[in-house]
Amino acid sequence: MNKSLILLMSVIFAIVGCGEDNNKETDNKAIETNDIVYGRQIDFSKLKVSEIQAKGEAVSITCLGKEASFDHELYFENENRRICNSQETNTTVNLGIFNESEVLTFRLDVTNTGDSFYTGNASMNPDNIVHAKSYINKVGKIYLGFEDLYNGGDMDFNDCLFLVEGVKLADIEN
Ligand SMILES: [Ca+2]
Repeated sequence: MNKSLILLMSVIFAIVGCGEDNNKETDNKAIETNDIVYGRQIDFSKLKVSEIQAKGEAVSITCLGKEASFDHELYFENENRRICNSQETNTTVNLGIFNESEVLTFRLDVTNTGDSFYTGNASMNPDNIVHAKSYINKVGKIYLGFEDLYNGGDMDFNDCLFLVEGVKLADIEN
């Protein structure tokens, strides 16, 4: 290997290495400031189908971003109230206080296709397939992930992701 090739490889390695360090710093900062980074705290293999219920305290929902090519608008179906576009990362909307065990339903409008999908069991949706699953992490935070393709797509439920606070989950049948 000649000297110029070694020099070129060193330069490339330095540039790539630098890029990785920068990403790590950004990630760490995001964790410190927001405690939320898209997908980081989610074990997607443990997502469950749940009913989202009030527990008599203030309810809020935060948009954590999307990993899909489609755009989405999230609505609080009970009041037909717009929450956010799935790209509006870290937008938090306070929904108020609801009666203990009142079912809170969220609707995802997929703006590219015109489809709407709902939290809850499969019968909520036009294709009779579950489109939203939830996950509770180690410190009790509740996340909600959506699958945005009619007929279920790849069923990974990470097309867009939300943090829901002040609620409890009740397991339901698919
Ligand atoms: Ca998907």
